[in-house]
Amino acid sequence: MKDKILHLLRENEKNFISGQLISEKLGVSRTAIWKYMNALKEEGYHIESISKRGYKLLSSPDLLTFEEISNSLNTKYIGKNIMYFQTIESTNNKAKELANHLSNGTVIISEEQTLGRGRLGRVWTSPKYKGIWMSIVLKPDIDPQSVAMVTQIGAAAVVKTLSELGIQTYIKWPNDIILNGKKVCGILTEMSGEINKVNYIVMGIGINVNIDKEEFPEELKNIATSLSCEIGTKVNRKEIVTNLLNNFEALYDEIIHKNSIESSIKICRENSILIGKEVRIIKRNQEHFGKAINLSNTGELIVQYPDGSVEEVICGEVSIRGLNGNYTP
Ligand code: BTX
Repeated sequence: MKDKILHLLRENEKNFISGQLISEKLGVSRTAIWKYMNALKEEGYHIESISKRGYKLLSSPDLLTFEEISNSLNTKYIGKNIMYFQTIESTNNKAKELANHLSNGTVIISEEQTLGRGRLGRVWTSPKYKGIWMSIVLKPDIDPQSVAMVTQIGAAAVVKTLSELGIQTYIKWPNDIILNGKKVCGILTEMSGEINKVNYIVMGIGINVNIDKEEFPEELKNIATSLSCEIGTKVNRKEIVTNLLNNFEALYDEIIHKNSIESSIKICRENSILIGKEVRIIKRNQEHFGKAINLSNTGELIVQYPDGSVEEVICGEVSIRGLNGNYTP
């Protein structure tokens, strides 16, 4: 009911809409509407109410609820079901816990994560209301070997969404998004499946949006950043989430319908921070040095070694060899 009331308020933005009209349209009593309005006000909606005139929506809170996001969503299945939490351990954990019962494209969003995770059990800092911490549940009919491609689609969708807002970011294959040399976003793709069947994929995306520099833990201050730190103003999280989900679905449809990620790979190549650079790759605890020369059509990093041999690396940790011999993370 709250979302229907919000919808009516938005349709009449800048005008008052009477309680009587709302009650007729939605078939609920005026007292019930008054209660819903109070609940909305408590959630942070700024609603003016004047007797005999009705209600007017003045502003909406910066929350990542379904009501706030669905407005500008033009997807067919991504984000059609959103589970919203104020605080949660990890959206990936919650998605995995519920995945068997969730529809394809369900999005789990939390305003805060208390045990946000990166790869290999690393911690992902996720302060309240300051970022986008969400996971998309996907149930594609693809081979388990193709699952890594979904990370590339996610990375492409993030870079495209931010570039549409005028923010140029780069992809550090396979799963980090870099802004002005620091990590602004990370992607964690996990799956459940059998040898030749994917049950589900959970793609977690964490974007630092409005985290102030001093709010980052000491150990992240030199390697992490947020959109607001770099552009100097607060950034609208809702707009990013809706645009990101819209862009993600368009790119993801390509793998579903054409078994290709050509459009995503094009974006990943054009915005790669690794291609052309000397890199160090850590695979199964072994260090390898080489030059990143390209991405394959299926998203592997193509590396050339000093002896001239070329390898398509499926996954691993990569760092860039700096001019002074250091490696930037
Ligand atoms: P990663 O393993 O590539 O990066 C983790 C590393 O990044 C950490 O060890 C730390 O050095 C650094 N780091 C931690 N927090 C931040 C941060 N907020 N910004 C920048 N750097 C940071 C990257 O893993 C994948 C992260 C996915 C996060 C999403 S959020 C929604 C979903 N739920 C969940 O638990 N994880 C994913």
